[in-house]
Amino acid sequence: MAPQGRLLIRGGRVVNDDCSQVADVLVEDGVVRALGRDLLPPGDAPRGLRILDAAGKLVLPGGIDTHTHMQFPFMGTQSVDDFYRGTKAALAGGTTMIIDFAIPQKGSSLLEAFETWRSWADPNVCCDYSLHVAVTWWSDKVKEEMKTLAQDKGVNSFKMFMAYKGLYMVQDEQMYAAFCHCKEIGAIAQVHAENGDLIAEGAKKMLALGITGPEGHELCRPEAVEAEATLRAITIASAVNCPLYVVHVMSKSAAKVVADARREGKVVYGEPIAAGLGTDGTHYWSKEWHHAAHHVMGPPLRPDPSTPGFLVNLLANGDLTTTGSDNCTFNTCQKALGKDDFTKIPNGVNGVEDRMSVIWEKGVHSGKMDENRFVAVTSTNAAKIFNLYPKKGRIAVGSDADIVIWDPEATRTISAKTHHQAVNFNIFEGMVCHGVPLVTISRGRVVYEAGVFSVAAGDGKFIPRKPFAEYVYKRITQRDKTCTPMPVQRAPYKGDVFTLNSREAEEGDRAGTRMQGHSSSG
Ligand code: DUC
Ligand code: ZN
Ligand code: ZN
Repeated sequence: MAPQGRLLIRGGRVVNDDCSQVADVLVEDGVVRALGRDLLPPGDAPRGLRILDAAGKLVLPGGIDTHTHMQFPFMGTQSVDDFYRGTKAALAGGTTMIIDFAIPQKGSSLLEAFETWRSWADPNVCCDYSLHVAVTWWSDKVKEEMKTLAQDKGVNSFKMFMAYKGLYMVQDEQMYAAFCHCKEIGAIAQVHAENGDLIAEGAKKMLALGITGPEGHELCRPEAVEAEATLRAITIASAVNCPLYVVHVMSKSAAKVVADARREGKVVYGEPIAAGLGTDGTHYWSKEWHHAAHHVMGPPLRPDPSTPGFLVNLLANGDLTTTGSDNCTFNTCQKALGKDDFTKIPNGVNGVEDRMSVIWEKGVHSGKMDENRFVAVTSTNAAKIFNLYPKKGRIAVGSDADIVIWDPEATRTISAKTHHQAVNFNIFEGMVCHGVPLVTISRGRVVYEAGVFSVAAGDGKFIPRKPFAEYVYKRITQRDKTCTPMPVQRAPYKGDVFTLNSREAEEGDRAGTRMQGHSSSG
């Protein structure tokens, strides 16, 4: 990225997750160099210093979108927002970093998937990015590669799919093994929590009933399917004391499961997404097929129209922690692959560009959260959980100058006609949002200002993430020290012992082995 000199952001209200202050921000060499009142004495600005007037505006850490799928090859096609268009749109919306997913096919190398995604992203990204890696099968090689990814490649988060049966779905025992290993290598386990077996059965049932349209997508995977998987994943993670991150929490029931677990002290984080916070699943019943199909994503949006408000409440009060978009966009002609069978509609919606504005509107403008909580859920918490903090997620001396000048009073109307994404539909069409990014600064460069971009493909950087994020692992490590069960010290039993014949003894051994899960036969 070409250098752009020094910047002084003057007189704005600098907002971090824990405090706000009116201050100037001096940016040099891509980082925040100074922060304070009246950094520049009155008079002419020194040569090479650009002044951005932020009086009356907010100065926020750039957004971190924890969940995207750019140019994802999926369900026979590929998502249309590639790393170039998708990250450019992110910048227009005030997001300065995305975390995408490298997803290997079952039986394929995780390392190769990681390198493939890097080869797609590196020359094309306009903002910084990082990669989660999916574990879609289990073997010694997978185990070894997870370790290499964590130690040498900057990956500290691994996602398991409990849905997409036959494609990405893993069984409980594989999840158990993967969670154990995540903990050993200092990663956080992530889950797409839906019961894939129930979805497969539900889909057959809907099709047999003659329900082939997008409503069938929701009907075959109701809330309980998400809530059950969420509880199962939390139970498994808690059994091995592995930190867990539940991606795209879409329903009230699943959100309650996460909230209850957190109140029981479990190390679990829930991520709602822009779609789930900003709209709902009533659209699946639209008479316009293309409109309904454009809302198809997994897990689905929920038909209960009070769901978005409920999720925003939990995000505001700390039961839910971060926000992503699950941006995975398909044009109408791609959605039409499923025109006669909802199971063939490529799953995915937009959100990378509009996430920040939607959350400001539904969260801050509505009075549910303050500006500090907004920063926490759109940026800082993600930086802490994924070990990017305080390089990312904070405006402080030494932090990357990923900054947004935000007008909290201005409004904009979301539309596919004006958005910067490649997709020809926007699930937030017509939504009027308070909260508009005026200027976006990426590692010290003004990359978007008043609707104009100054950024090129490849200007963004891959940001490696170290394992054992303190924010997550301090509690895990302490629990291992203090909560490991100990045997009761007692005198040996000296009384009679019943005698088994050899057949009974063998059966007893077999039953015992089975109960411990060591048997591979039925
Ligand atoms: N859900 C989607 O809607 N798209 C991509 C993958 C996923 O889990
Ligand atoms: Zn998912
Ligand atoms: Zn996803």
